[in-house]
Amino acid sequence: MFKISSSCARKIKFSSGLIAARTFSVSSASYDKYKCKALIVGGGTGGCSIAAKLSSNYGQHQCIILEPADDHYYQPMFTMIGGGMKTLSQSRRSMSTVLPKKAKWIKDAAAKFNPNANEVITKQGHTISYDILIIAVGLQLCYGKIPGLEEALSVPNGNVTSIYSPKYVDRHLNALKKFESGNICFTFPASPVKCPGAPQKICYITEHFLRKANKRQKAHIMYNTSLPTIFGCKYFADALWKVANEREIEVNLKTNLIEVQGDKNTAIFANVDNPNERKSVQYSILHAVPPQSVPQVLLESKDLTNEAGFVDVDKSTLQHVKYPNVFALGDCASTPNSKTMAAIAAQVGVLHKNITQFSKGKSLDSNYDGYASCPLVTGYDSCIMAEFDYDLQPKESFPFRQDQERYSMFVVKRDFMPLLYWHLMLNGWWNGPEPLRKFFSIFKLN
Ligand code: UQ1
Repeated sequence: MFKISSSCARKIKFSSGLIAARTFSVSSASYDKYKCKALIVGGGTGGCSIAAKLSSNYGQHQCIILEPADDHYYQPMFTMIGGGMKTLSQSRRSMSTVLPKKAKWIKDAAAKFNPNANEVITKQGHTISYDILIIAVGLQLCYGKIPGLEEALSVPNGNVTSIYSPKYVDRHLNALKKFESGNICFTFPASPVKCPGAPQKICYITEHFLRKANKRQKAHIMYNTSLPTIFGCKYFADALWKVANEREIEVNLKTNLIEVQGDKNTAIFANVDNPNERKSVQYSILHAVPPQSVPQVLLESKDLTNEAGFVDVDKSTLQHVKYPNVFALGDCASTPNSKTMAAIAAQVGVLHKNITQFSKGKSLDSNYDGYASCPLVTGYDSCIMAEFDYDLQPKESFPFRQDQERYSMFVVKRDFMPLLYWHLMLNGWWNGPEPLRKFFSIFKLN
């Protein structure tokens, strides 16, 4: 918190719209006070998409977006970058170009949520008060939680890789190009993760890369996951077991990466049910997925979060369980869905309707059913388009069985989704494939 001495210079400035900014100067620092109709914390997929909708309803500068990053990434592209099908620059846009023009961007981060006073204090010490708060801060990557992992990832052109971060995503293809023989080991951490399909996608892409390079016989590929199953929804899990078995990928369940000894090319795993039971793997390439958690500011906001730190919202309406003017969406929300971009697309539509109802003093009548989609890319020309809901029941959009590897779904993932994201979703015009599903249900073959 900041202190303002009684002698400090006090200047009141008004910017356009409803935002009144009062600047307090204390020696060289100055602290502003902002007021807005809707404060959106986070300029990732969820924050950007809901801000586009609300700022177009509320008008110029009635919405504030609080986001510290310079760049915005289309993260679903990271697996394809790992396989050399796309480049990092194709996944990146500068933040200023993706945030809606009608919203005011404050390039700063939340330091403290104060929901009882309807305000957020920023890291630079500014105060933003709001009528409605939307929290969309995502998940942070905690590479440091696995001893030795960050050190191994810092070795230039090394054989430890990770497609989860833009900082490391290019390492995987480089390591694949240099591979000669040995174990290639993939991991899935013992924590919630964004895009739970991604750790597997990069494994299948790698397997196909090696076949194309005539090196498949030189590699033993293993997928070591902390989870008790290969995939949550059984319909698609059955298909994935088939892929893994046919491609001779060794799948080890309840197997958690706990240490990397980069100098010895050794990864240590613990049995999730019996952590004292260890096994070490000598790797030629290790693809590590970091443990993930909500950002620190949420871990310190006990009023707003559940025990795991996720913003405690109703899983249907996305409204906070204690503070009715607070909402959350995306990876940081407590909703027990699979954390994917498609899930956010469906949530944005529900959230927008419910916020509109809330602003009118009406009851919230739009419900999110847990829809998530995960385009499980299984190589350089195939994809299983998984779609399911809270009950882990398949919710297929297309008029054919989607538990099969298809080239058409690969093209949807590689070519259509990025366009849909940049041009429709970020402008608030894509709420998931529900209309498509309704249309195709007319032609359903099964
Ligand atoms: C989707 O809506 C979405 O959000 C933009 C994605 O993120 C990139 C997806 O990957 C998918 C698959 C969907 C769902 C859309 C269809 C057509 C199944």
